[in-house]
Amino acid sequence: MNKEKYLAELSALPAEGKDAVCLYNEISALAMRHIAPSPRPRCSAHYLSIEYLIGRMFYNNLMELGVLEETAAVLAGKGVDIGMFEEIEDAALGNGGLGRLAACYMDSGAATGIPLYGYGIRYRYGLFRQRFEDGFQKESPDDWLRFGDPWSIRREEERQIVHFADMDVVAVPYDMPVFGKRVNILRLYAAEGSEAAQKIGDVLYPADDTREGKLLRIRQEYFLSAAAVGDILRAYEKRHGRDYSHFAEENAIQLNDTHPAFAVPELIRALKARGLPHRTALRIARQVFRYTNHTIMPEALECWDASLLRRILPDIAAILRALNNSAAYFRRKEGYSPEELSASALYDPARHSFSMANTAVYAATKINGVAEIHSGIIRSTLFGAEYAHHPEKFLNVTNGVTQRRWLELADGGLAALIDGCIGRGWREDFDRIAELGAFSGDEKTLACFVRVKEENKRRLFSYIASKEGAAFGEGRMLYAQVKRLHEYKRQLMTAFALLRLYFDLKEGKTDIFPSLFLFGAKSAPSYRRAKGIIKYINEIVRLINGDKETNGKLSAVFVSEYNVSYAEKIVAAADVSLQVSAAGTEASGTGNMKFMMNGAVTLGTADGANIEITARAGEENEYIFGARAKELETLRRGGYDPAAWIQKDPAWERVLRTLKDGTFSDGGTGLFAELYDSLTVGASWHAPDQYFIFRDIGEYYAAILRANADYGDRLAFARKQWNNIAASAYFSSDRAVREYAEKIWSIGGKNGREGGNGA
Ligand code: 26V
Repeated sequence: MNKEKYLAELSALPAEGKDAVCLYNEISALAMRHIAPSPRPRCSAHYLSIEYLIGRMFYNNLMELGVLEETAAVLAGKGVDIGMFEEIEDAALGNGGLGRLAACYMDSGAATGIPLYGYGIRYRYGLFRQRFEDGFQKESPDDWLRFGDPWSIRREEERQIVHFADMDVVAVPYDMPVFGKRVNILRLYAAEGSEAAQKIGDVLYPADDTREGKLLRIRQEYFLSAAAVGDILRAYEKRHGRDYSHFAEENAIQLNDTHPAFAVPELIRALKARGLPHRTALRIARQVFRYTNHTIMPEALECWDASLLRRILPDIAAILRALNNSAAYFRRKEGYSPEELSASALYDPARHSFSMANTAVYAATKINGVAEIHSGIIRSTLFGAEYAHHPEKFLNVTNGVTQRRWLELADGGLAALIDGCIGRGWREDFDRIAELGAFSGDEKTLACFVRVKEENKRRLFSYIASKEGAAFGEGRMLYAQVKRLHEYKRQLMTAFALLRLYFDLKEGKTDIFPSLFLFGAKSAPSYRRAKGIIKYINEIVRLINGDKETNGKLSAVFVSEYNVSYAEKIVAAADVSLQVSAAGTEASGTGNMKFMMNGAVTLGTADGANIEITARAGEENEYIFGARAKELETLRRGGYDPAAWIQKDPAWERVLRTLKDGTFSDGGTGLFAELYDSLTVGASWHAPDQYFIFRDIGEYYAAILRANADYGDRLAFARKQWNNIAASAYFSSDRAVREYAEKIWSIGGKNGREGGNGA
């Protein structure tokens, strides 16, 4: 970008009498006028994702363009505080880890100079907005476009028509530039046309528990897949016309989980429609796709009903059937056993449905999980058959997060401290962060770090006071558990431990350094149990905060409307990052990495990326507890009796009882009783306490107290925290994206050289 010109025009911009929204739009538009996308090199990678959890663009984009500080200064000269744009936007076109990962990878692709093009849906409404009413989650639509969208450009001329048997939908691309060494593009398609057509682009993850809901999900997924494939083909044809012999060598398509897996049959369909024989189309498709799995939760493994699919996408259904048959034919020749054939089949005749994961696995040249443990698990379970015959297709790429948004932007105080120690180079080369190790013995630096943390806490607490109306005193140790609400993540276990801590304090059985427990989470609107957990935690929070006797020691808060901007403030302020999923269930986690980069220790289980975090930071700098995945596997196969574990310590009996003894009210919904039953008797679809809360809770509680005792020596604790920052190099998404480029996409070298052609 031409900085001087931008700043000159900014200086000339009249600010008087304009409100925040107006200025926000004008400044953003001004910046956009001074940038241009980098030319597309011959080879590029395409990232297809149903979610992009982008967060606020304004500050991040100005920062990436290198004009954030100057912009703030120019605005200050006009009497405008750049902080005034804080409440304007927060694009939540995603709901959790998978979507935020996609946003981090887009950032890192641009930063490292890799030609990475994102494709997604421009939802009319983002992830619902959350508020609490009497402790219950209530949802309302997130009208994220209400203030305008100055960071996107509508590309009318590149629109396409996506055909369904019963309707045509217009796919109009909106391009969001992603700034770095290159300017890449995130292309989001709006669904336009008839009322039914527009509905496709309404919301992310419409409830799919009805036939109508399922149809809508299929339409969304196909809409994204078809628009992306059409666009990639069109760009290719501009260079090569109808000669498709270079298509696979020049294009890599990454399926971010299975939501865009219809791209596989769609590419085959599109190539056949252009005159290629089925054989050739299939061969090309099997060279172009790569697939990342992000979860092994059965409910997220998509299987689409064949009759539904035939109704709205008959050609696609027919191609999937043909793919299933040819997969079986070739696999039989390769010696797959009958069990392996059925486990890896694309079509399940018993359920009359297509497995999107098996479709992706069959098509993909490379299949990866998102942390070592998770990549191991998918090799031995979900995709065991394919792994047995094609081990070369499988690899791991551990997730990463961008240090620019999650450290530089989220934690300006810490960034400045780091700059003072090792210079500014870590922004582009995060390996340099390891140089902080040399300062871990320096008490002056550690004292500065502690001051930064305390300042971040003050900032967070004042934000919480304004948002939630709850005030907290200074000088508290801050434990944070923020993530989607799901039983496997075990927020309920934290709630139990917190309640136990309260009881023990009350009865003088324990004493602690003053602490604040912070929760943040949204529950899927139709996920009853998760909503019950939210209500239960809110009840506990009310009890604890209302008790004057223990208040000086213990308080808690459940922040509402947890989103990317909230997360930026929380990761900067936290002392302890709670990552307590049942071992073997959390594929990776990325929040754990954000906390680590900001100097929180991990208090968690040996799960997901926690394992790699601990391996790098050293066990002495984390608090790892609980059963390992192997042990839980054994318990799962037989012989786990939560009651027996509870009996070991009657305090847990008392805590558990609060779900049904009237200590707390669930407003007559029956939610608490249902939670109680899920832990004690189970349900038709699962054993009691399926995520082993009572196996781990004793050790969890001990770890919480141990960390708390250690915190008493603030400098010693700060050293642990500092060592975490210094060990976080590996968790930069720059590293992760380079690994994708080298090992999966085969574009660009270590520095993405082939793609880098300057912004
Ligand atoms: C599935 C469903 C199904 C029902 C409707 C709502 C919904 C929303 C999302 C999903 C799939 C979630 C997949 C996901 O986000 N996985 C997370 O991916 C992160 C990035 O790799 C990883 O760090 C987390 O461990 C993993 O849970």
